[in-house]
Amino acid sequence: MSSILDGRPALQYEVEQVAEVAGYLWQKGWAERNGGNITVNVTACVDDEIRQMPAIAPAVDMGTVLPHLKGCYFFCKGTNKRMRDLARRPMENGSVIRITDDCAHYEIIADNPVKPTSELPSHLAMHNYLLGKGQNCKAALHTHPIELVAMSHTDKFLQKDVLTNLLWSMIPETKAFCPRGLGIVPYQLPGSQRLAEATLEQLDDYDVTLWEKHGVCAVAPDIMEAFDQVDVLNKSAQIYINARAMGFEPDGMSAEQMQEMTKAFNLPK
Ligand code: 2HA
Ligand code: ZN
Repeated sequence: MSSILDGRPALQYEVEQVAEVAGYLWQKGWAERNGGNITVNVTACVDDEIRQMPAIAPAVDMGTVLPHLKGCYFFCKGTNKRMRDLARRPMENGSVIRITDDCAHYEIIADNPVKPTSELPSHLAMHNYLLGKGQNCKAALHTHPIELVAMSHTDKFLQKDVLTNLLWSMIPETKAFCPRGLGIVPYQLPGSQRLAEATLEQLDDYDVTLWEKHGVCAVAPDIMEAFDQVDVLNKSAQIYINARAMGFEPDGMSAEQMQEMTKAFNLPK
């Protein structure tokens, strides 16, 4: 079967990166059944031939206008599709969509009419917001990392920056590789516009946001970096939980040690 990827190494590379990350999410136990979503802005990989491609299903109303996405193309995991299947057969479990010129609809152009991810409202709203700010964040990832979700089940970790400071203090590299920390969104219905809006509010201050009792959402220049940020934060959560399981509250790095790190790595305060 011919594919939109045929003869397009740049697009193929992006799709292969998505497939690689999808495999990691499954291996980590963060992607049960159809859990999690990935969208990547692939507009830069699109040639004239793709631009001429007709839609293979009727355009879908996005329920909102996203002006910065005019004519953009995204590769998205399909709704109800499994990450572990996306890993092995990305084009059968994902689709390439185009945002129409009215910025209010999307249409699927390849390779089969797989309806995109149920978290498309939050993903596209984030892409729109970031493009509007001129930020080069092409990838958005939503996943269910076990330890971070477990920690979101208590009010004390949902207060602003409590978890950020705790996770940074578990291992020096966490702040270095996730210097903006972890935003918090109180529980909202999965896939809802309210969840999308609450997530947007976090983007000025954070690249990764924890959705209470649900999962995380990360944005980054590419999908591998989005995965790395969540991986680094979840590793810190695992260290905290392991210490608690050994029967003690971990000390965490001291304020002086954090300060020394922040200075040495030239990190924001
Ligand atoms: O796509 O994880 O939040 C499945 C989800 C929705
Ligand atoms: Zn989810």
